Amino acid sequence: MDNQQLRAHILSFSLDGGPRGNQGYTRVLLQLFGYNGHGKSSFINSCKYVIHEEEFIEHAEAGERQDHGAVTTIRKAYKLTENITLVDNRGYSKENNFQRAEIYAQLGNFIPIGEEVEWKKNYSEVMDKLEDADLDPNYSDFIVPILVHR
Ligand SMILES: Nc1nc2c(ncn2[C@@H]2O[C@H](COP(=O)(O)OP(=O)(O)OP(=O)(O)O)[C@@H](O)[C@H]2O)c(=O)[nH]1
Ligand SMILES: [Mg+2]
Repeated sequence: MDNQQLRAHILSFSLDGGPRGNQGYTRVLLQLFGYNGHGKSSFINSCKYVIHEEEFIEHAEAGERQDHGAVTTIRKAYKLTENITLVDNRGYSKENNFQRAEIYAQLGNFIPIGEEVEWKKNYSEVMDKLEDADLDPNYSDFIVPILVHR
């Protein structure tokens, strides 16, 4: 498969094409996660660029921070094709238990897209946040976690 064929294949990819149909799934959610500054937002911009052959646009803000903090703090979704969406999740700096809980919550799609992701300091805060979140579980998303590591 050359690049053009691969591009066409991705653009026309549909979950309906499986041997048993889509089994209730309507879109693939590519959930990017990983350390701050390892290239999650840049990966999204590159994917949009190669798939749509547009001029390079910084859809997702990317860059370096001197204090090693996060550039992306709000979870955002970027539609790649009719059936594939990329999610720019908040990256982590420490990977301690609380950040890890928040990562699981993002990957499980329990934190609404478009909302600021804040790290919690204790277990009850994490659980309260999950309970309070206006949960709108979307079982029609086929979630694929992708670790972006420099
Ligand atoms: N050389 C090189 N630099 C990259 C690559 N991907 C990203 N970068 C650079 O790494 C820096 C951080 O990239 P981002 O895409 O903002 O990283 P991020 O994971 O979204 O970071 P946070 O939003 O802070 O969690 C930027 O200066 C990018 O230009 C790559 O593949 N190669
Ligand atoms: Mg980012």
